[in-house]
Amino acid sequence: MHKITTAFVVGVAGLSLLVSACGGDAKPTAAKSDAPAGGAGAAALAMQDIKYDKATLTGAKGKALTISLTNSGALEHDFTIDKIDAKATADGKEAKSDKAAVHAAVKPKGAAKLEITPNAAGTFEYYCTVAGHKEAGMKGTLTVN
Ligand SMILES: [Cu+2]
Repeated sequence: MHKITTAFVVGVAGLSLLVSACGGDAKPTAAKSDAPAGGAGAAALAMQDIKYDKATLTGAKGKALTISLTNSGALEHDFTIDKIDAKATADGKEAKSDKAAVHAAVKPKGAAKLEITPNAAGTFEYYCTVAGHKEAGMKGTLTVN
């Protein structure tokens, strides 16, 4: 009797593990072909569960870089740079937080037009602040020339 109970408990636990393992699964959607070819000052960045479609972005000092953010995932994602001397707006509103110089959040299936005007050259890490996302690889490097 005890053996049967144990087998049942293990079986149920195993089943719930299988179910939760599938929970975060999402199909990547194609969003790479709409990046402007050689269009300095503009870029498209697709947010997915759980990654960006690009690990590098390039801008120029003193020049506005417009990034079309699209979130094709089921989770909210954001685009954050902790430290950069820049003016940043998302859909025309100031895009920063208490902790970060650039911060723009995009809801699932949403989009935002992020505009960053860097005042200095350098390399800057961008990442998603949602818990666990940066660790999962949701990050990249913005190079300002
Ligand atoms: Cu994220």
